[in-house]
Amino acid sequence: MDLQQIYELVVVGDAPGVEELVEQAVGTGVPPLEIISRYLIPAMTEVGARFERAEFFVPEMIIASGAMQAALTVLKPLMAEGQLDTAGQVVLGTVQGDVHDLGKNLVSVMLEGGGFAVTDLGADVGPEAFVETVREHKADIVGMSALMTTTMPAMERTIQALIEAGLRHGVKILVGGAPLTQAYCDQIGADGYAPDAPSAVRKAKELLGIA
Ligand code: B12
Repeated sequence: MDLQQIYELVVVGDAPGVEELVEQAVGTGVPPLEIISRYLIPAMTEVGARFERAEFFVPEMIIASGAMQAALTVLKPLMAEGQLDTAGQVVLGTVQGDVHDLGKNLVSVMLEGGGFAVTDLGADVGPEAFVETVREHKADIVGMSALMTTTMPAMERTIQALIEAGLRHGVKILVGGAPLTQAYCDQIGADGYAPDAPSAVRKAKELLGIA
């Protein structure tokens, strides 16, 4: 089978087609991680690029996202399989005011594949919700995603809320999202930045000293 078709069908947003191809691919032994890294992430990057060139508009993006989610629905249970020991507890969310969750969802799936237990709070997550969940799950890592320059400051507010709640010392803070940089990570006092989902897993392990 032509795996490149997975990429093509995500870009044009053919969810049933993507689901079928991904099922076939895993059936023939293609590793889920390879499907995500080689086809799904590049496809969503291309969708983002077309949007920026005004070749795609919001409806096309939403349809493409649906196709990527369909692929993740097939892959997610396979990635968590056989992971008895957890590398650590991660609380993950897109920060307040920001609804972009596609990249965060990829990070979530990859972290689970890497042996982490992930509590995904979804998108538009306020500082209080992060704080409460970190306390409740005794999280090792808080992962925050922001896709807009206007929502990046919500990361700093969340870190401040963790400090005020006395939880900062017990948790590592990992940040990511297209507008983020290592410099911004350092500026707000986070512990780690990763530019994509595969490196997010490496960074998470590094932060916990299990790299
Ligand atoms: C898809 C998309 C949408 C979709 C979101 C669907 C969804 N469910 O997520 C919809 C249509 C809903 C949308 C809405 C809006 N969007 Co929009 N959107 C995008 C777009 C095209 C792609 C984002 C994406 O999904 N990329 C693909 C994923 C796979 O990549 P990623 O998110 O970067 O994630 C990767 C890494 O960053 C990293 N990562 C991500 N999170 C994390 C977290 C951690 C902890 C780590 C370690 C790593 C990590 O790993 C991921 C996988 O490799 C971007 C443009 C762009 N090129 O980024 C604009 C963009 C982000 N949107 C933008 C805007 C302005 C909006 C809107 C305000 C309306 C509008 N004018 O379009 C609303 C925002 C509403 C809100 N309050 O949030 C702007 C933001 C500008 C800014 N201020 O910075 C952008 C940059 C487009 C632009 N150039 O104008 N959008």
